[in-house]
Amino acid sequence: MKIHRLLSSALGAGLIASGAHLLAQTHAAPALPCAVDVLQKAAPAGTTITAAKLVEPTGTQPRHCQVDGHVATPGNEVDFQLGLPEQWNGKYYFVGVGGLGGRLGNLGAGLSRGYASATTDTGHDADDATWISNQAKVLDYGHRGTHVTAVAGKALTASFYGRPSEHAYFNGCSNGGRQAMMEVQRYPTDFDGIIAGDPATGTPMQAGRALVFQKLLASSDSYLPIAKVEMLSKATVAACDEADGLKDGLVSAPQRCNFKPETLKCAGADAPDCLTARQLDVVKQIYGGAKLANGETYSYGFPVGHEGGATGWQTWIIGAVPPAAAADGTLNFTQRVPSGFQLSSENFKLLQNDPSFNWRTFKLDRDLPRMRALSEMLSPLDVDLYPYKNRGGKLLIYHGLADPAISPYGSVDYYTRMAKAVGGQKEAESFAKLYLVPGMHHCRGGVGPNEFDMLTELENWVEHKTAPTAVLASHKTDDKVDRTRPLCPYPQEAVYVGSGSIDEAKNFRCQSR
Ligand SMILES: [Ca+2]
Repeated sequence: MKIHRLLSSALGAGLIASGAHLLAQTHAAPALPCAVDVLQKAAPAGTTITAAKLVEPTGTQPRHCQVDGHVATPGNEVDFQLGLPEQWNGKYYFVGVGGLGGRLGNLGAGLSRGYASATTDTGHDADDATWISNQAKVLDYGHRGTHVTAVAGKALTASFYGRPSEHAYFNGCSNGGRQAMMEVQRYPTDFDGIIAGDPATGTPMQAGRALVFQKLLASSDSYLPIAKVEMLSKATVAACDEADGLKDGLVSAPQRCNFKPETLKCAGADAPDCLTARQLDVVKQIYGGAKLANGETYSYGFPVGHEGGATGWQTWIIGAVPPAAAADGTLNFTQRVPSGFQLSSENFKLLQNDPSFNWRTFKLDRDLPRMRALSEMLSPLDVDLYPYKNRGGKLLIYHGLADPAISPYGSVDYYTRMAKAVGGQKEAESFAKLYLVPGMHHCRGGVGPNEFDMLTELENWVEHKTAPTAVLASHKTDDKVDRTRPLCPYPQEAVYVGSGSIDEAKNFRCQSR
């Protein structure tokens, strides 16, 4: 079948290309011993090596030299970790961190592929809440910490092996996606290829969350229990599944579904299968996002579909354990605090540059001006990617279409505006592609095809000029693949060819609707 051939030849070409590359590649061995004093002598100015030890192989992780250290920035020190494998693939790989940073990422994935692999805690400790009032630490979290450690790690890698890396890549999701977008926008020469997963947008996202929590926690009759979110999820999937042209249990085109939450409004008293007026208000706020007084969208609402499940709204918005009532009638999360709330309440103090600031009193139009300076440091919103494009950099953005933490509509809007800024869709596609992942929650989870290998796609693009088209994705239940599906570069969608299993990627093609 033609479609099958297209997809498998694209995938086959990728495999052959990477196979040929492996043969051509000269795996390099270290030129220096794994020792603190030697590495310190080889380190760039401002970089301090605190530890270096040889780590024996475990599982897929090869024998490598683990280097710990920090880089001095004006007013701060930024910790990093570097893993230098004995059998080096000649390339450099930097992994981002989620949440508010404050801890190192896991180097395992990069090391197992032979990369010199690096990560940073972005300049503060997760256990130390005082960093939020320290301007130097905020700047390092915002973007500077990733840049200085990326540069230092690259220099150390070159010294260790006696030659520079052939290529440098960044990969991160969530806050790691935000780090990725900051690198693309502010430090275009750091990396040849960058993967930005479900990228956090900084201020707009936190402002949107604050407004959602203001409604959700206003009173006990506005709170959404898990059972009602599951009920809502069933209703949205039933209403929106076929808006993408295929009844397959996946909402792949939520933007084309005109689901009306009002259809779930309780006719009389509250009941398990309906939403009260206040709950309806909460749901509309979640879907609607935040608009400025002039009507402009500031924070994107969340798409309809797949609100339920363990990694859905209950993890990010409503919490697995309901909040307790405070004396004033409002609600407070006390146990199993939803991740979105945890990040918001802390981030808000940071965004307002005021440790006593309370998100409950936040008003979008009134409070935006005071967030401006910090927004500049934290939000990767610059659409002028000419510098990255012109130096030959490649960018892959992916975003779960059912992400309940950071709206995928923000990534769609960014990509659309960026395409305009660089001369149109064609120009944008020559160096940057966006993949929306149906039914995937935040960075993982959900019922959609949520496992895929963007790094191989990026390597083929950077090293062999083979631009990614359909990216094969799969979904597993109990460790067994039960569905494969191509992910398509936006604005294309995976369209069923009309015959064969709807659970097999070969029966879909990427096309624009
Ligand atoms: Ca569908």
